[in-house]
Amino acid sequence: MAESGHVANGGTTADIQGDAQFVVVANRLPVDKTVQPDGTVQWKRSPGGLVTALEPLLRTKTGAWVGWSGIADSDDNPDIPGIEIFAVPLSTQEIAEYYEGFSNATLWPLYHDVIVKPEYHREWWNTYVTVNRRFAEATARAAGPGATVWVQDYQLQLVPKMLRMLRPDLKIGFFLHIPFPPVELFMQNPWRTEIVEGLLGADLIGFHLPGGAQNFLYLARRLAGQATSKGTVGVRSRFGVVQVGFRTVRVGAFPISIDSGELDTKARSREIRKRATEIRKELGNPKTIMLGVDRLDYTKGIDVRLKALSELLAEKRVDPEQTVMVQLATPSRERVDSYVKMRAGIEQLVGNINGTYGAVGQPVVQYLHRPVPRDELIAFFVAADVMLVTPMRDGMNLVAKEYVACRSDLGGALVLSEFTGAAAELRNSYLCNPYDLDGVKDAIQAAAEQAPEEGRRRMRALRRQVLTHDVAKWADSFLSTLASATETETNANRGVHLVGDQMDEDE
Ligand code: GDG
Repeated sequence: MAESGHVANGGTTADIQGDAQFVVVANRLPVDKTVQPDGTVQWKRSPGGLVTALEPLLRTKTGAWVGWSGIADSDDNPDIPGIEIFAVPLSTQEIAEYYEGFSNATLWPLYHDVIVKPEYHREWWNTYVTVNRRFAEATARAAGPGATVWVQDYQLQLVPKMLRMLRPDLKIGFFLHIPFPPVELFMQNPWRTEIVEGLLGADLIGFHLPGGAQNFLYLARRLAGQATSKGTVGVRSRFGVVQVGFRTVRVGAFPISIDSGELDTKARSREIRKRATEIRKELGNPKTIMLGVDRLDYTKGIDVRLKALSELLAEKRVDPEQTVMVQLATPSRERVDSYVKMRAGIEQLVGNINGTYGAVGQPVVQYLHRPVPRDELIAFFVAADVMLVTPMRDGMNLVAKEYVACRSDLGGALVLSEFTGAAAELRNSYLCNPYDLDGVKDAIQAAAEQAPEEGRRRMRALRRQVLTHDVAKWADSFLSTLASATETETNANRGVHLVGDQMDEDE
């Protein structure tokens, strides 16, 4: 710990308790609490890509992580070797209003093309503001003088501005993991101006795709420059740059990825390959195994692929005796109404297909509603002939990249929705529009019936992209742009790459 210090800020001061030079701020801490049968508590590192990518940096640069432990009404501050943890407590009511409410029943559907209707409630918004302020205050305590802070995702869009008010000495980056919506949709939000201004507190704002960055730039000009009840903020936006008074905010596209090297190595291991063969056998050694892996979320288009399969079976374009579809669906947001309804719809579709086309002991669709261990998931990727990724809208979709990283044998085929961020890079997949059911059916059939040489050609091109653009490269690209943005402030108007420079070229 550093000695406590103060940073002057227009008459107010912020207490600095930490000496961290690099701080990650995310809704969740990178740990999960487990209680052993004998009652002892353990904190297990959660395996996400973000932690993997940032861990080396967190360890070398005196790193800290600010986030919620995942437990309601708890003061737990878990210990993780090498990373200082600043837990932000949330009450049961705050979880209902800030997390399940404003984050997941207002912002999530609004940012995903209003697939379900966003709900706007003033109490939810008020709690979102309160909780964002708590995160900003915890970060202001954690960060040492002049530190770099990286704020993650839609739950914390107000943190950059709040933090800048408390700690003008910090370099602040923000990354949005979900799509940033078209202007016409964003304008529904009663608190649109506050959100845009909240984000503009950052020095660098990153999106997966150039389109999201463009949407934001347009909005920044339209909203943040307007006279508001709090006075006028002069905002000029250029390609990749927003000028907010004397400050320059950069806006760019940074497509996230996975730890592709690690996955590639794991998928080649003898144990995983053995398990993949067993899985095929357990499924009755069918000719074609189709696979879906998703959080159970209405954005993921699980219903679309089930409807497509059902019609393909009805038209006898897919043989129920030679085909198994495995759908692994991780439970998600089970207390949000729209998720409860969606789950019932999907389970009805599964029942319908199995009732109509399955035989006793031989269902066509094998559906699990529970999380699967990581190694088992990798074995499924290795075993599957056709990977079905059909979201109505998805910021990136890591599953698509994971499947590709697991196929060093050049086997398998990827069916991929055009409305995922991944589609911008994975051009050699079987691309489809999830709103065009005939198109989805054609893509699935083409993938299932591809000639082996054609499959290898496509998979080789996909792998080249995924293996050369991993999550470490993503983090490095964002953080070096952030460092250069603040170092060359006067010179910053050149802008950042809005046109993705990391896109796949066809063979
Ligand atoms: C958001 C954005 C963006 C899934 N089921 C199991 C399991 N998973 C793992 C997958 C993958 C991750 O969860 C899901 O990542 P996605 O990218 O597919 O989707 P979101 O959760 O919606 O993520 C998305 C992402 O943020 C990153 O920016 O790509 O667009 O929506 O890694 O493998 N892992 C295990 N068992 C499961 O049952 N172990």
